[in-house]
Amino acid sequence: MLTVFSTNHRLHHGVELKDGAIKLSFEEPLRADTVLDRVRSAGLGDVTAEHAYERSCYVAAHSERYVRFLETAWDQWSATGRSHDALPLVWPVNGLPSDEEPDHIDGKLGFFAMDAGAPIGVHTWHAVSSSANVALTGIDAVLNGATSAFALCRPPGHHAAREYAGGYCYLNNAAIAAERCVSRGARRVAILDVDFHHGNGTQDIFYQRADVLFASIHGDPKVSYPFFAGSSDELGSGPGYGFTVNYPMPWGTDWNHYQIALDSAIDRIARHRPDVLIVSLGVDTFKDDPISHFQLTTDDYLLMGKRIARARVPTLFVMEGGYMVDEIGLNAVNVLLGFEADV
Ligand code: Q9C
Ligand code: ZN
Repeated sequence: MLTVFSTNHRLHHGVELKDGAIKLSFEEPLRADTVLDRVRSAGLGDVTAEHAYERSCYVAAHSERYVRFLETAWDQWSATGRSHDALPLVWPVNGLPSDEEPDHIDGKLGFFAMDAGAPIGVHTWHAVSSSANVALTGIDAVLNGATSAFALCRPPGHHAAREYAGGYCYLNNAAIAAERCVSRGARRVAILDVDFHHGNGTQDIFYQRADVLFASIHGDPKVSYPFFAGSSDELGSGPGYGFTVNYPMPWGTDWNHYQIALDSAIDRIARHRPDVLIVSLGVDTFKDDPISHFQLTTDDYLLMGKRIARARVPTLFVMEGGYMVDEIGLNAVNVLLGFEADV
């Protein structure tokens, strides 16, 4: 299986609120480098750099004004004399009267974010756009005939919606890849999101669409981030009704319970008869993940890959979360090895 990787991910390491204090983020550069090391030591296949893409590829999944914001936020922030990461401090929650984009950067930061989990530093856009290009390079390999590919994206993408960042995510790499499939002639695409956290951003982007099915298995939002999306009664709207499927699972979910949801999600995907499957591959479902609450083991990820392979659809794996860095390489690459064992 081909892996696509960009060294530009190292240009970004932000901060996050942890138990009420600002700390360096769990979403750290060592994550992607550790996965790459395991790709190599496992002999998964060739590793290639990302290609360049037009910004119109990003605007296929996001609004023009949101992409403009991401491109220019650091310059506007630093022009006001600040040199640390840009973070929002006020959000247009339900009930406030205005829904217009503010002129000042301090307003824009909240307008285009769901939380304070996507800080913007001097090189963040470079890392973010490179991560999207990694996904685009991977999906082009699949659309050109590869059975599968691995987009080793960092930063991750699945919390980023059409018009907002959040949860370590800026551009939605999986959604951008799905839109690339549609623009290159795919009639139906499926996205399977196995990250511990609900992929609220991907769901948002395709909520009204019948051509792109979104299925997600995640910690129940009653008790887990992102809290405000991911319940089983979110099914899509308009023509997209029935093309969003959510499997919220309790804390402590292990493989015995997880595989029931996975079988159901893959059955639904098979009925969609997709031309391409995109897997949002977070391994924060691991039992020792520092911010998550499932109980999957390193061996379980082999079974996950085998199960996904039985859908018999050309598949792009897109790296999302996973914060137990010691085992992130073993766990992520086990999904890919399991997939290949069964193809
Ligand atoms: N104390 C992804 O996995 N913070 N994003 C959760 C932890 C946000 C996770 C609170 C987690 C975002 C791509
Ligand atoms: Zn996650």
